[in-house]
Amino acid sequence: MSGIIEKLDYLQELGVDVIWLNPIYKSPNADNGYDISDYYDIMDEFGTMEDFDRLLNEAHKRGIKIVMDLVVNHTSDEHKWFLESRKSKDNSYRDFYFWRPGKNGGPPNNWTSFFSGPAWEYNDLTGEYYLHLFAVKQPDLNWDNPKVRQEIYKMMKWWLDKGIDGFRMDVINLISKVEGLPDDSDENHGGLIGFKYYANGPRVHEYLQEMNREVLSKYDIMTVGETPFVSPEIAKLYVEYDRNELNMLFHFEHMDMDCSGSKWNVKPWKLTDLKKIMYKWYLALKDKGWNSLYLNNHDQPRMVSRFGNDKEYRVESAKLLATLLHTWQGTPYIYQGEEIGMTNCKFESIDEFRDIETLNWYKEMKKLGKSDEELLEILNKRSRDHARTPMQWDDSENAGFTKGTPWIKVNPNYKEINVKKALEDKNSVFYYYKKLIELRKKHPVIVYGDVQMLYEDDEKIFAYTRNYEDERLLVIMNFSEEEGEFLAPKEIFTQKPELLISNYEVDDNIQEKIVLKPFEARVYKI
Ligand code: GLO
Repeated sequence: MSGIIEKLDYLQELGVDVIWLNPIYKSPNADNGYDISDYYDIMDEFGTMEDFDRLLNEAHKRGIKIVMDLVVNHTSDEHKWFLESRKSKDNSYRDFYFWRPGKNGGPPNNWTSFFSGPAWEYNDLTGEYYLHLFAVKQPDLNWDNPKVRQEIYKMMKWWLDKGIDGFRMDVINLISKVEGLPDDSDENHGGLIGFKYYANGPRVHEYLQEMNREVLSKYDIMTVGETPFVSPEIAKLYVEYDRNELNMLFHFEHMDMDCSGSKWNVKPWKLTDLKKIMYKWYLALKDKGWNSLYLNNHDQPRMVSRFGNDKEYRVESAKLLATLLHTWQGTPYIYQGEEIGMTNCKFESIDEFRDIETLNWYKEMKKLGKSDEELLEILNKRSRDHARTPMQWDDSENAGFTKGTPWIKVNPNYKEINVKKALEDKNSVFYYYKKLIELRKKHPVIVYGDVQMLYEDDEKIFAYTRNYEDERLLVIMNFSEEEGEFLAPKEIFTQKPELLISNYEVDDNIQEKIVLKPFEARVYKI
């Protein structure tokens, strides 16, 4: 916590309005804090509640808001509710979780966990199984029990009364399970079996509306739900203004572009898919809800390695991706290190990984006889650990992250890519982000403008105009390592445009034909 306080001035300099903190609650850390053992306390590694209060206060002093992660689909198995509930079948907390007898000598149903293996764990003491959609140490809470919901609302109010500014809600669309927890007859989902019985489940909207009525509506806050398995049609039910549920959500459609079936089945992605997905989501929520914009976070590989070129065009492509995130309609979310163009890390052996999802999957694949070499190749593309290596502050030991031993390796490129260096270079990715954020605050068209797509079917060029009142914007980006050609529509190149930002040296003029360099991005006010 003190570390974050130290860096608030840096974040203020960048121009961020809100910090979303990944979970900082008391936790045995089986899943990086997403396994909470006490919602009213702080994880030892991060400090104390006094430190948190200081952080909140210092952030607010700088006009920065703090949004907390709300992890309430499950708790840790070390949470006191679970410790009680496992004791006996008639314990008053038994029904806080999903305890069921086995079936035919095995678990109660055939569902599998997001982190490999069955979604059920047997417990000797009472001879029953409990449900865990994630790790064994993350038992699912039973939201059908009104006492569970009241405990959660009470806890949310406690944090909001402290003055926090909102919640990012972890896998919030998985909280309502179909009654009877039926077997899934379709076992063909790239490994994950059962999700149709809990993703966007039968009572999820009833619960979110109740949460909104009893808690959210009483505060001036923001909410964003993490929601796998949502289409724009389903998303509307969560975020349309008149439904009184959430403000925004994180969907995964664009995160699924480069894999088939499961995240471990990597395939090349296509620019036309990205365009289609972004435009479809824009149209679906237009005037009725609001989109969130992201290309990476703590669960995803680094965006410059995945969608750009993290070698000879690292700086250019990081800026290009930033341009897209900041000039599309919606709220951009920047993941730590993205603003200096941090890249995926090269992990040399399985011992260097820390993430439970990665480690469980590796073990399962080894049982199937896969070689280390082929598994490492996939993990070096997909593991969540790429996003979790220490923030690269400077070129001193451990990238200035700690004087101790970091819990996970530092990306060896920290001498080249770090905050100190970025702040000294006026052409750095950092200053480009800073400028984009400034522009967004200055020009309402960037926030509110409608989107008109140009070059819809092109695999290299991503271009669009934005309109709002009498302001108009033209965004042109070349997503390839070769030059790309953009023919400006007549009504555009005959105007007197103003170049707002670009990632190469160019002047204000728009010719009829613009030749864009590799990963070039330009934004004009027209
Ligand atoms: C991803 C979350 C994540 C947690 C998981 C279990 O879906 O952001 O990092 O591992 O949700 O809480």
